Amino acid sequence: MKLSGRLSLSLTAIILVLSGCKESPLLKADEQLVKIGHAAPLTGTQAHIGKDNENGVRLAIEEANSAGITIGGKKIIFQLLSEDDQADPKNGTIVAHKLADAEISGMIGHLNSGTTIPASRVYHDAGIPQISPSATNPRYTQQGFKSAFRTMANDEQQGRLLGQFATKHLLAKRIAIIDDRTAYGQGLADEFEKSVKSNGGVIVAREFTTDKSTDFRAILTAIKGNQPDLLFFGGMDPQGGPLMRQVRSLGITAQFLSGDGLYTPEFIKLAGVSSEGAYSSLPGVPLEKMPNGLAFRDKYRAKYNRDIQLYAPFCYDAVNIMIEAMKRADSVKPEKYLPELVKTDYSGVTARIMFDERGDLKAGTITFYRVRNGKWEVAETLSSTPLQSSLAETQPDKKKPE
Ligand code: ABU
Repeated sequence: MKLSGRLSLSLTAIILVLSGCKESPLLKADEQLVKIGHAAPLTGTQAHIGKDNENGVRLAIEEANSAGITIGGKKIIFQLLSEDDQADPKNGTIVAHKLADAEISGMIGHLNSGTTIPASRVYHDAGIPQISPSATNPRYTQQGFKSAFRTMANDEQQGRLLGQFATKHLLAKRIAIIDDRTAYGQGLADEFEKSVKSNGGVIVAREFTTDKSTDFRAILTAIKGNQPDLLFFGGMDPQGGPLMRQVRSLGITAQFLSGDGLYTPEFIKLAGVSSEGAYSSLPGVPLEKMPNGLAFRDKYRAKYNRDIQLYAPFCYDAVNIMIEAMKRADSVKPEKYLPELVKTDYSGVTARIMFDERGDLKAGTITFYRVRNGKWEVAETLSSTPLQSSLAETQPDKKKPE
């Protein structure tokens, strides 16, 4: 059977994305292959979140291929090169070199701040634009790399509002903090602590664990003696779930609050009934209030036969922002489309997205969720001030020539 040119393009593109093919396919004279990198933990305890990120990226790439985009006079076939960084900073850098060597035109990722930050130097040095959909540590965009962007508010903003939420909404006064010593967990806990103190709260304990631990009873026993009325955790759900269980089994009745790393169905599964009443934050408005949130949820469910885990909408937007910049530049060359990426004003699934001079979102919102009857539900949505806050005056303008 003879296939039409359009159908033929779509099939080639879909086969490439589905197979994760890393070889250059046979292209027609009027076609061009454009490799898009992605990295996240695809194995290990955070694989459920990493796969969700990958799914969001793949959905956007497949849609772009089906649309048959022409850039610079060529039909573009986007190819997804997705790598497992295992949420490990060293592996993150190894993967970044591998993707740079494969000559990706743009990078979506990494998932974790601990991998995103060291990997960003590799992409910067190779001249590859990078958009992280989920890394929230402020340092990522404070390094002066004009190639670094993110589609989610950072932890300067999230930590500040978490501190306000703990003290003003939950009326906590005696607050204990545990973090997992990752760039994300510790960074968010530091911002939270600052905000609690500036809002009149008292930190009665500050303990730490690791992102591999599952037994927290020693530090929880120490914390119990300090009689906190709120316990904050900076970390991800593989630790947060067991931690929450152990909090309640040790008879600690303090309110429990965390950041975006716990806003997953997996946290509720891991913590079981102990998760009831737990709070977490997530940058952005609730999915049902996102401009195209429900449509995206339905597409995602139809394609993957599962619900969004966490960051997939932010990944989907990141790919589309990159492709839109290429279209405006009429070029897939990083040096040509990077100036267009800087000028992004894109109405995506998650929000209207514009970047500040560092590559952070210009302004954002943080939503707080609470577990009730085994499900996350919206507790409160707080608007944040623009991200160019206190640090803007002390940091170099990253978009100026280096
Ligand atoms: N934003 C929390 C999860 C990713 C990170 O490490 O930043």
